[in-house]
Amino acid sequence: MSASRTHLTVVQGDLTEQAVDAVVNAANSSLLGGGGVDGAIHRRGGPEILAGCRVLRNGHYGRGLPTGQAVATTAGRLPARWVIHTVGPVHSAGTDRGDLLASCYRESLRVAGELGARTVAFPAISTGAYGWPLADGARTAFTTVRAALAEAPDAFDEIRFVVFDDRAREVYEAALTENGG
Ligand code: AR6
Repeated sequence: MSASRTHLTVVQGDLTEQAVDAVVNAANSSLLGGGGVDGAIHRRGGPEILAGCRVLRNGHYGRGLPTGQAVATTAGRLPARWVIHTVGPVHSAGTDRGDLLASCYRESLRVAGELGARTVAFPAISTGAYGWPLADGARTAFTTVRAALAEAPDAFDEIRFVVFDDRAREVYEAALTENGG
């Protein structure tokens, strides 16, 4: 498996308080804000983040950011340098959209690597308003991130998975153990 020295960590807390190079936002295609993680990031980070998102909407992302892709802005007043916005899939009982969820993790790390971010904090993408089952989301997160690290073993010092409550922490810790610790 991966010879990466990157630390994978699970932290219970608020994503907006993480002192890392890049925090990943569970955004929506509009890039113009919402609830959950997205709302908290814009609230705590201040108007500079929205200004950055508007620039993106006025440029390359006129029709919004497609599901599974990722793009960066300033982190404004957050204790981070960049916010990497990604759009998770809405969970569907009838259609397997797991490839799109994996793409969010992969593309966010690709953007982080391009920026030179050494530490990256992820939320549990799609597991709130978008209804993705937490355990499956955690498995997708770890397998996808490990596969990306196998390709770029020296790119990052830490990938941090930030979960909000006790249950999410337990689910994430179990998934990390299953996935090689
Ligand atoms: N820090 C860490 N985790 C959090 C925080 C926080 N401050 N707030 C919520 N969570 P969600 P989604 C957890 O709904 O499912 C927005 O309106 C939460 O418990 O933020 O990808 C966007 O604009 C859950 O496990 O993101 C989109 O429209 C996880 O973060 C839509 O919601 C993700 O929950 C995206 O939905």
